[in-house]
Parts: sequence; structure tokens; C-alpha cells
Amino acid sequence: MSMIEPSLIQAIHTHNHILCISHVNPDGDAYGSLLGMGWILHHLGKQVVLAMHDQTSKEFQLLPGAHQIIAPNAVADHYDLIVFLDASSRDRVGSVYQENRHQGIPVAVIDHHVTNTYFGDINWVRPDCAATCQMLVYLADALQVPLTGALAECLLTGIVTDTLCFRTSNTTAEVLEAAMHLIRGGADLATITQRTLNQRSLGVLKLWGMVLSELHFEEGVIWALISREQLKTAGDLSGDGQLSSMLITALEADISATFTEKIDEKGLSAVECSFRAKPGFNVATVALELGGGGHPAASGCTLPGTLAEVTTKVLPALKQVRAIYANQ
Ligand SMILES: [Mn+2]
Repeated sequence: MSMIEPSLIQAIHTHNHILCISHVNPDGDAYGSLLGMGWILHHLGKQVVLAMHDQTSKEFQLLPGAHQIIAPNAVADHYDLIVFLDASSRDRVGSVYQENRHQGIPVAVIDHHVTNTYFGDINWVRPDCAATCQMLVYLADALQVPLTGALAECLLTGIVTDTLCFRTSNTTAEVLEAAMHLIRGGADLATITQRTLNQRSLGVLKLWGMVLSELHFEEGVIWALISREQLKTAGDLSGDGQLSSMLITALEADISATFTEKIDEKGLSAVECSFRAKPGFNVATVALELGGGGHPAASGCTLPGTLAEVTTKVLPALKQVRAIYANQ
């Protein structure tokens, strides 16, 4: 069942000063696996630094160790090993990894995305796992690190959020077994579900109200547009990430998308695209072709341009992929 990359175990044993990083626009699995890896390495007596491109969002600030995550400008250049968690490609981690500064430092990749590009020196990629946190359950076991306390809480958080609390089609018996270990180790399922999936800010609900009153639907694809003005009006956006998952509950839709207008680091307009698919449909390939990544049922990418420019490019691709799977 576990099948852990032996070179990863070896690398962990032989290196002592380890930088762990995860992806931009972090979700529960990004935080859970980053912090979980931190707790595993801490238990093994390693010197470990955790870094993320984004500031820690409200719903994850209570995770044990979250306050130790450092910002890109605090990341040094002298580590023995860099571990990428839940990131399908090198550019997914933003500015915490810098090609010129970190060149020559061995990179280990631990990820479950089917779109992973195997960009590390060591690649442990398990698309059959529902979360990177599930993989870390196996890793902790192999390293004889007890799945209790802070580690169990972090890892269960990633499994719960990536499976929408055990409801996605990749929730196998193995996922439930991994979760069972963590709950036996003291992780509280109800508390984790409450913090991550069952609450969102008033601003998010108001934003959803605005966006839902102007939904679009064509050829089995449902989508919502979120402009910068609407984002500003909404204010606190804690718990924003679930709109796409809600849209796909529409009976008439096979694929859903949200398009959120942002300003990128160069001050230019960019659009964050988030896709969901009903079982039997696949949005991973669309995201990958557009420079993003993800899973068959949930994927995403960020594209330069305005809402109008990006949707003109993306919607035909979504409709096309929907038609292919609908005709099978
Ligand atoms: Mn994940």
C-alpha cells in the first residue's frame, strides 16, 4: 500500500537543514502537508524551515505551527534539501523558490496531482492518493513518526479539505483508513470540518450573492465571473475557495468554472480560473494545457488578461472537453 520512494527516505535521513514549501493560493492540503512535513522532520531532529508565497489565511492560522511559516523575503539560500509539497510544477510555489538562489540544492517532490511534471531530483508522486497529506501518513509510518497530536491534526486537515469531507470520487477505503489513523491519534474531525468547510466570512456570502445572481450556463458548462470591484466590496474573503465546488452542484452542469480578476505582481490584470467536473468528466487536461494543473474533478490555472480576454480563451476549451466526455 505505501510504496514510498526509497530515495526520499534516504534524502530525509542524510540531510539536516531542510526547506519545505508549498503552492500559491494555498488550500487545506497545502497548509496541512507543509506543516505536517514540518512536524515529521522536527520529530526526526532536523532543522526545518517552512515557507509559503502567500500570507496564512484566517481559517488556517489555528493549525499547529502555522505561525512559523515564513514569507519569501525571509527564505535563505543555504539548505541541504528543498521539499516541494502538493505542488505539481516548479512555478506553482511562487517566489519562495528562486532558480538562481537555490540552484544546486537537491529538490524532493511529494505530490498527488496527476498533472505533476516530475521536476524534482526525487519525485514521489501518487495520483491514487486523495491528498498529499494522505501520502504523509504513509511517510510518517515509514519513518516511525507517531501519527498523533499536531501532526495528526495537520494531516487530517488536508485530507478533509481535498476530499470535501470524504465526498469526492477519489475517497477510497485507503483514504478512510489514513483518516482513521489520524483520528485514533487524536485529530478531531468535527473541529477540523467546522474550521475549514463549514464557515466563511459574511463578505464571501455577500460576494456569492452578487455573483450567483449573474450566473452563466451554456452547453453543460456553468460559470461565474468575479470582478475586482466585487472582490473589493466583499472585504474579508476567508472561505472564498468553495464557489466552484458549489456551482458544480447544479443538476444541469457537467463542468463548472469561476473566473476571478486579480492584479498580478507586475501590476497587470490576471484571472484566476478554478474548474470542477462531475464524475465521468475531466478538467485536469484543460488546466494543464493552460499552464496550471490539478485533478480530473478539480483543477485551476492563472492567466494574464482581463475577464473578457481570458473567458474568450478558456470557455471554448471547457465546452469542447465537456462535449468529448458527454459523447463517450
Ligand atoms: Mn492536494
